[in-house]
Amino acid sequence: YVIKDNRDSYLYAIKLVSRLLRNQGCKALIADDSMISRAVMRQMLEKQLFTVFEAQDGEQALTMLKSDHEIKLLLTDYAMPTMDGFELVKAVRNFRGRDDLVIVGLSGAGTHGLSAKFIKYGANDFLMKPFMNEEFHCRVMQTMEQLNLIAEIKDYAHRDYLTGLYNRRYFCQHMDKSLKNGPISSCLALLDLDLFKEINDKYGHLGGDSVLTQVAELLNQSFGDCLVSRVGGEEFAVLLPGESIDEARAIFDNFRSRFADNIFYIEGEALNCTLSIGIAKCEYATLSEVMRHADQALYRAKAQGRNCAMA
Ligand code: GH3
Ligand code: MG
Ligand code: MG
Ligand code: MG
Repeated sequence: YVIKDNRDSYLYAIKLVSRLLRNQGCKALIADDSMISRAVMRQMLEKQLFTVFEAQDGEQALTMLKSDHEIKLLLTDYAMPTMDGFELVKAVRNFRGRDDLVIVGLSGAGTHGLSAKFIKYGANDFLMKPFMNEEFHCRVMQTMEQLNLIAEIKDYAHRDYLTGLYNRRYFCQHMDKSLKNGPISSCLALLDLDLFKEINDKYGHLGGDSVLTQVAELLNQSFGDCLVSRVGGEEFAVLLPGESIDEARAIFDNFRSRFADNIFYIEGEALNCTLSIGIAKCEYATLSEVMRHADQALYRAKAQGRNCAMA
């Protein structure tokens, strides 16, 4: 890349490098029947740090896209034997959304309307062959940026700002989707901090916030492989795989006991905190029913004097 010797160019170069680095490890697929076209594009994509795969026609590309969901960028020619670019884009969009895969259509046919048709079928952009290297670079980078922005926005929508855990919205969406096909062999635990208001009263709201982030760290350390969410102010949910409620209760009671021994710090001052846990099997038809059972168990744990796990 040509960089002129001035400050703006340096700033542009820095931005470019950071964007290029986001492509690292990202898989791109070229669907084109021309070996020369494929070679040209491969070289450019490799310069942009993509891991590149090639298909000679639409059908081969479709098979590869079905088996490899890590392919994030598809460059497809229009005229190809067995399945052309339009058919490929249309078929791919049935199972790969715009939040998951970006597509740039290409054609050397030079007829107007090709670009519009590509975009109507679900491509993000279009390039006329032969293209200038610079235009290829810009269009690919801009298209990838769309994908990265969607991922960033999704992450903002799915995570809790204070703790970084999944939020209630993501938790409910995930659970609804999982329960749609019937009961799942997991147990749901609701964990509620005991007398948290007292911590807020004593240390202030910011102190309370700091405890909440430390709680999130503890949950991640112990249940990193599970779905861990912050479903309320000082209420968390953990989805533990396995349908034995006795096992789940033993696991959560062990966590509860280690939690009670943990020392939390607010501006250097040490304190303890306990939590109560309610557990239910995910054997009900809806999330609200599962939640109701877990919540009833939690209520019993609170009534029992707190700092315990009930199923
Ligand atoms: P219990 O043992 O019965 O659960 O007592 P509790 O004080 O924890 O119960 P309650 O549900 O009445 O109070 C929860 C408190 O959590 C009240 C609220 O001020 C505090 N809280 C909720 N969200 C946040 C937050 O984001 N930050 C802080 N610092 N406090 C929060
Ligand atoms: Mg062709
Ligand atoms: Mg509560
Ligand atoms: Mg509480």
